[in-house]
Amino acid sequence: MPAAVSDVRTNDEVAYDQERLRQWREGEARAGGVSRRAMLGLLAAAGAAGAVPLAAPARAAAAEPTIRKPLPPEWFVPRGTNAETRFEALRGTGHTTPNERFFVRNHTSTPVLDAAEWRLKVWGSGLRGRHAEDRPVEFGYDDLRRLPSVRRTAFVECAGNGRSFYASQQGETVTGTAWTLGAIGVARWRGVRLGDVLRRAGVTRYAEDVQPRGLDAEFVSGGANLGRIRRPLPLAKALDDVLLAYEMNGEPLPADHGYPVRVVVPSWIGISSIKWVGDIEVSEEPLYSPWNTTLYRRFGPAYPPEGSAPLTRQTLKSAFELASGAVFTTGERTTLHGRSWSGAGAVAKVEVSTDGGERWRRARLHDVPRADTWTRWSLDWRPDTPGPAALLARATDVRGRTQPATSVPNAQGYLFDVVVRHPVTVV
Ligand SMILES: Nc1nc2c(c(=O)[nH]1)N[C@H]1C(S)=C(S)[C@@H](COP(=O)(O)O)O[C@H]1N2
Ligand SMILES: [Mo]
Repeated sequence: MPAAVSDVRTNDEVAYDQERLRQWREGEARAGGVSRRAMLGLLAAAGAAGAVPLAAPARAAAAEPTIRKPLPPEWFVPRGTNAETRFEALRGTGHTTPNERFFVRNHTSTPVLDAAEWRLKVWGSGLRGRHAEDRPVEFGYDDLRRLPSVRRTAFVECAGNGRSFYASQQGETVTGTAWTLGAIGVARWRGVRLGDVLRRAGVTRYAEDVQPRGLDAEFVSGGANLGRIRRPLPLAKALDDVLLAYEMNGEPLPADHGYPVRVVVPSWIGISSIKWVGDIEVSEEPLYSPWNTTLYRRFGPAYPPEGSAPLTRQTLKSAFELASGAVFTTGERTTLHGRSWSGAGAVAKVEVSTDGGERWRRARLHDVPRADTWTRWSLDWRPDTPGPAALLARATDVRGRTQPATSVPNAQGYLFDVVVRHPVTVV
């Protein structure tokens, strides 16, 4: 596991990403624009021979805790301002991820908000009366709770989930947090339809984009203030299945997951699901923010110079509920468990290989596969040869898409979909 790399994350994410984009465009990708000498220095500093320079110069984890809930090491891997869920910690937990074990991705840190004081401010040229930002249509917490509520089971998954495997499986250097597969969680959300709130606010038929914005701190990086976290959604998506959620698995939203209210955009990349939402701009004009321009698009030699279109739906992945390097005994029957999911629809089948990818067997599914969430599965295995082995799981979704053996990388390592080789040892 390339863990040594990720834990030296700094706040210079955006400046560093932008520098990398420039390097990709200028064909310096593999060398990373870093001289061999400087790179060796970096590696020595990180004390990790063979590591790739995913992050800028080493710095210890942030002094101030950025996440409020406890992060026991048996459930989480700390990653800078974020915390990754260990898949082995999901064994036996049921279909949804318990709130206590749900991964956290914070650009800065969890703010402490009071639901009684909280207001949702809806404004912009796409509303009747074209409400200016300082004259918004306002909703209080109780106003939202009085509207018809809906429940929906959906994953929130970071666009960068699986990113570290671009380096460890394909030898590609990409920027950003070196997640393995645990930057995902599934919850049963309860809240109001964003569409209901927008209609009450007076959305017009000329509205085009809808941009929720968080109440957490402005994101300052490399000397540039990118402002508060915000990313536009097309109106059609906003009116379709998007929630303003105030409950997560039957409890009020925990502080780290957006209390009092967050956006949940089913099947789309995690950045769409703005936590601690404070205001929503509804615009007749297309909206832009750093999170749909220089970030969350694919850049690199395989993409146009201005990058791909803004990323929307998640891709498909599979993970074993197993620690990296887990140990099995020769001749002893065991059951392997895991989960597979796709942003394009329900999972259709899951195949597992216990011999490094030679032979594949169909896994038994333990959920009725549904869109927007994962499907649990299992497969019996009796290891017969001692030594290191690789377990592989490969999902196919109802749209006919199957996880590939390799995929074209992009500079920021988004939307990893390749079959992961899960290392284990047979004794
Ligand atoms: N306000 C705000 N919303 C945010 C973020 C953030 O830092 N601030 N991070 C986003 C990203 S990149 C992801 S992947 C998800 C993570 O949600 P979680 O922390 O509840 O798991 O929240 C999104 N919403
Ligand atoms: Mo994310």
